[in-house]
Amino acid sequence: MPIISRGFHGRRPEPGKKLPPGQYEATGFPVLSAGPTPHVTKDRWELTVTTEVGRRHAWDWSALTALPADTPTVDLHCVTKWSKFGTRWQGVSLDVLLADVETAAEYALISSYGGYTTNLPLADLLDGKAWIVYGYDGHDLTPEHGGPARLLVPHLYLWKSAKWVRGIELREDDTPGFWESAGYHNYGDPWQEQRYWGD
Ligand SMILES: Nc1nc2c(c(=O)[nH]1)N[C@H]1C(S)=C(S)[C@@H](COP(=O)(O)O)O[C@H]1N2
Ligand SMILES: [Mo]
Repeated sequence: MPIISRGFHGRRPEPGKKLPPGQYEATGFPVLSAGPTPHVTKDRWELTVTTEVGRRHAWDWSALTALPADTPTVDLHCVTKWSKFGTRWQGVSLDVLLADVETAAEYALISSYGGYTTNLPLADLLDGKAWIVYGYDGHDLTPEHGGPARLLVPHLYLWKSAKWVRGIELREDDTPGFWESAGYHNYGDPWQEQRYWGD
């Protein structure tokens, strides 16, 4: 190969090329759940944030939906290789949710109704990168896609976007969640193709 082609494989995707390495564009919106769909009604729904010193913040449904909402349009990338472009959501930015939460924690452990967990650095929830969403494509988020509300962290593989989100624990230590403990990558950047432990 001529020397001029060296470095090509490590290149960032060109503008307009939206598929991370190894992904294909899905038709429809697949449902991936590790267990049965928990049915949480809005009147019993609660989201809690617990800090590293044990301080607890809680939002019920009316408190969550009273917060200013965003309508992000984002691409989704699942580790099972499907991607979905231009999905439209409605929900509250984690910047808004965590605005009055005092913390020096570096990590977050997310937990869901039904027992699912996933971990990520707190920085990946901030600066306009993550939302608690309750609307999808102009409608209430359906139970199979995580309704009444799910986490949306589109810059990481979709297993980080916990459906039926119930709690965010802010921690000084990084604790692997459900898939991270089962051999999936701890961070999960689709553009670096961080699918499994060791990638
Ligand atoms: N609570 C919970 N959240 C979850 C999962 C799960 O099994 N339980 N699966 C994850 C995985 S692997 C994917 S790909 C996405 C799928 O979201 P979808 O079913 O809306 O496509 O949810 C993620 N969030
Ligand atoms: Mo997934």
